[in-house]
Amino acid sequence: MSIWFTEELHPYYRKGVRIKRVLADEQTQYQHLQFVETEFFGNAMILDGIIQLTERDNMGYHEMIVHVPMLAVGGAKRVLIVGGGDGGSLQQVLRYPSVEEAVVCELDQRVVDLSRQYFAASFGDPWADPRAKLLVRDAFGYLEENPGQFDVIISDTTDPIGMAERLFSDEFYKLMVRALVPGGAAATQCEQPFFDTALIKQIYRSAYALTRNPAYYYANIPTYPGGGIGFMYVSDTPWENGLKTPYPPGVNNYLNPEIHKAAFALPEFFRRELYG
Ligand code: SPD
Repeated sequence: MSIWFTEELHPYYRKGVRIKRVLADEQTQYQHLQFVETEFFGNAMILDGIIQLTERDNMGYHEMIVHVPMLAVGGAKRVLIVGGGDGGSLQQVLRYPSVEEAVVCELDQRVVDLSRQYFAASFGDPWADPRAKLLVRDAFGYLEENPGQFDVIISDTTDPIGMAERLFSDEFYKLMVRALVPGGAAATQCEQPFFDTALIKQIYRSAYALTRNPAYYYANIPTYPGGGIGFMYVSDTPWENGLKTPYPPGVNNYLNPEIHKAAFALPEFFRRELYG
């Protein structure tokens, strides 16, 4: 028997993965949380019907959202992850010996608990690292209370629907940039050029008004709509500075110097929209 999970983030586009079994299925205080074992992609986490990550293809997302700002800044000591309760970004951040504290501001404790269980084979247990600090709370208030505190901020969020919509607002970008140290860098989950052109353009305008060297970059992730997702790099420090920085200890499975450069090359229709 085959069971297909079909995702419809956009009303005009669907994608599906075949699953072997459902591992967990619950309504948390905030969302519908599911873990499934897929046939090809390993275990996957689904929130409100949208695939957030799978064991097999999450590396493109987590390595790119974390290492691009971390390498650009170099020697980051304090890092904030907004969302990211699955632990994938945290695992990458903790590869840097320079990191003294990695704060994860995640709203839903159940995302953390079940990810620890179902992604242990892929992520180990980054939460056991004494440098990791979990705050189960909304990131807005935390950013407001912590100006000028972080070398790097990673906004590792769901899509801009419901509660998460605020995390794509001008207000959020202002607070995020205010929470950076001078020369610090942020990278944010910034959706798909084909489907979300207007939103990305609006976010780029916010980032450009706040910092000198924002830029959009992209990674291939087959289980996301359109086969990939983009990120907004937000900083006064040029992302190119990261091309000269050595990688942290541990193995990269997606990022290499060619990918790092190529990720910032955009298709012409989209380059024109954003920078034209
Ligand atoms: N359309 C899916 C976007 C998912 C972004 N969140 C991924 C979370 C991985 N830590």
